[in-house]
Amino acid sequence: MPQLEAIAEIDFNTDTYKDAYSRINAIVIEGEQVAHDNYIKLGEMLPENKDELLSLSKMENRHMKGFQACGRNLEVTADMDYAHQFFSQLHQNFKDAAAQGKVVTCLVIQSLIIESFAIAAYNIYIPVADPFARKITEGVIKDEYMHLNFGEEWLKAHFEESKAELQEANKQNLPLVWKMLNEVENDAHILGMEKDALVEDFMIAYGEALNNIGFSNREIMRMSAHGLTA
Ligand code: Y39
Ligand code: FE
Ligand code: FE
Repeated sequence: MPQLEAIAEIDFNTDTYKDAYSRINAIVIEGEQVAHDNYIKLGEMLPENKDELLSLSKMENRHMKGFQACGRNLEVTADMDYAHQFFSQLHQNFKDAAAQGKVVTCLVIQSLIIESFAIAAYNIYIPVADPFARKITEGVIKDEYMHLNFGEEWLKAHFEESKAELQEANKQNLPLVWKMLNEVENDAHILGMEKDALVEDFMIAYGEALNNIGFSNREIMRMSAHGLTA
């Protein structure tokens, strides 16, 4: 019900909406580009999963094109410099981990953290999106659950030997997500997306993933708390 009211209130053609959209749309386009590159890198690091990872990278490329079309549809120019900056720390941490061959850290950053961020953002966006973007986003989000599932399954199958690195990667990178959510809060609000809802959906997706991988509730609570210090 509140979401229906929100739809009625949103005018996708105001300068305020378009200004916020120029940054959020850019973040999503940049995120999809980063995800595309990250899955190609992961395919090099995990030769036994190369075909599957390349197919995930192709999906990310399709997502990027879809969101570029959403910007064009609203006649908004995405602020790619802003978005590049927005993702730079998380992206750098992925590149540093890849350079050191730390595949567990790379999977945590891309397949758990970035995918959970995507799932939260797209779930919250769909009810308040313009009709064109809603259709695109509904198609995209199904893929994001598959991407999260890839990370879950791999880390579950290598749980004992990955556990310590996974916890360290969580500690280093979860605070960045909180920082990013704070940074995007005002623009997201203008698009009809509330930060509390984004945080809630992120923690549900991420916590469920950690549970499926094999962590106890106590461990999940402790790992989740690392974000809060940001
Ligand atoms: O795996 C993926 O496709 C991830 C790249 C996409 C992440 C998109 C992150 C969106 C954050 C937007 C914040 C809006 C409130
Ligand atoms: Fe994607
Ligand atoms: Fe994805």
